[in-house]
Amino acid sequence: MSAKHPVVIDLKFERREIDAALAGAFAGRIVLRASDPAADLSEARYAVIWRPDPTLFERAPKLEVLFSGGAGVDYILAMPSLPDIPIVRFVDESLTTRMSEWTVLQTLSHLRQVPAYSRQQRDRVWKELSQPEAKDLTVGVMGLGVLGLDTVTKLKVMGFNVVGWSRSRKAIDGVETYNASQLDTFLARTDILIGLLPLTPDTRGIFDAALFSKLRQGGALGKPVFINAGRGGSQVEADVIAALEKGVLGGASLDVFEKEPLPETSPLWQMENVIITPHAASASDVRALFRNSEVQMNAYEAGETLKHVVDRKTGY
Ligand code: NDP
Ligand code: OXD
Repeated sequence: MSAKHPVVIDLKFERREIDAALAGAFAGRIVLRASDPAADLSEARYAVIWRPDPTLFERAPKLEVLFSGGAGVDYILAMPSLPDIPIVRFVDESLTTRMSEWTVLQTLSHLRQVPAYSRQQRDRVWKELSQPEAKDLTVGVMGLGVLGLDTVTKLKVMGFNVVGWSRSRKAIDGVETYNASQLDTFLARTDILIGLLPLTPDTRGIFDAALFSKLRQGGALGKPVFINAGRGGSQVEADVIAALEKGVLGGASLDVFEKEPLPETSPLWQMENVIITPHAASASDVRALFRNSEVQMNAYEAGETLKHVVDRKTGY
């Protein structure tokens, strides 16, 4: 059997979490850490990365496969001197489950008026607010990939009407779906919009004033709500703010931003009916990341095809 090739780790995650996950991981392989400036990475064939140092490719010229520490790979595709080798996205049940927890939580929070009740609690106000039901609302999910499909299924369980939009049309039981050319029809039906899109040249800035103006007005919540956990580069933040100010949008839940961390000066921090989380909708489980990468490295060395490889033409 041929020797197992070395792997380099360059992950901007908690060091403690990485150390704990490395115990017992990558059996029979040399594991190098890019964070050690003295480490010789010249023989590394695989890299497991999340926002790596730009010098990685110079230090590790023999890389054959990149394993992304996240599902989104826009940060890799934007790296200078990116070698022409396969990029494997992180796809794992833990990541999917965590994301659906977040999207369902945010959708329910707007349905059940959590921001308004939080304000009332702060002000010691005892006042019941109107209470539409999930079945009175249509949630539109943009992006029906690994994460979008799971979100759709779980929203259906909660009783929401769900419609979905993706580049190529999907067949999902009990869900009306639309392809890229049917965006306006999809938006006209949507009361709560959820963005689960990758950041690509086609999706950059897609959530803008024109798009918000096409969402359904006058639904059970009165005004549409925008929820985004895809990438901040897909939203025009000035347009999100203006739409909230003008009442084109009635609320928002945002996990991703054009600039992260969200600057302290952003008006979004203080806006009513806006829920902000710090790019934490779904954190990667480092143990699962190492386990998945290791399985794929072993399969690759046995001549099998890699799974979840990014298409460089579409950018996801
Ligand atoms: P997938 O690649 O599985 O799915 C992407 C979906 O987006 C597909 O349905 C695809 O359409 C659709 N899509 C892509 N481009 C377009 C376009 N131009 N027009 C219409 N639809 C388009 O990705 P995942 O579901 O695994 O992840 C989605 C994104 O979520 C990631 O790229 C990442 O940015 C983000 N993410 C955020 C996290 C967080 O904590 N905030 C955590 C994890 C991921 P089609 O099916 O036709 O190919
Ligand atoms: C991801 C992320 O892409 O955490 O997985 O944003």
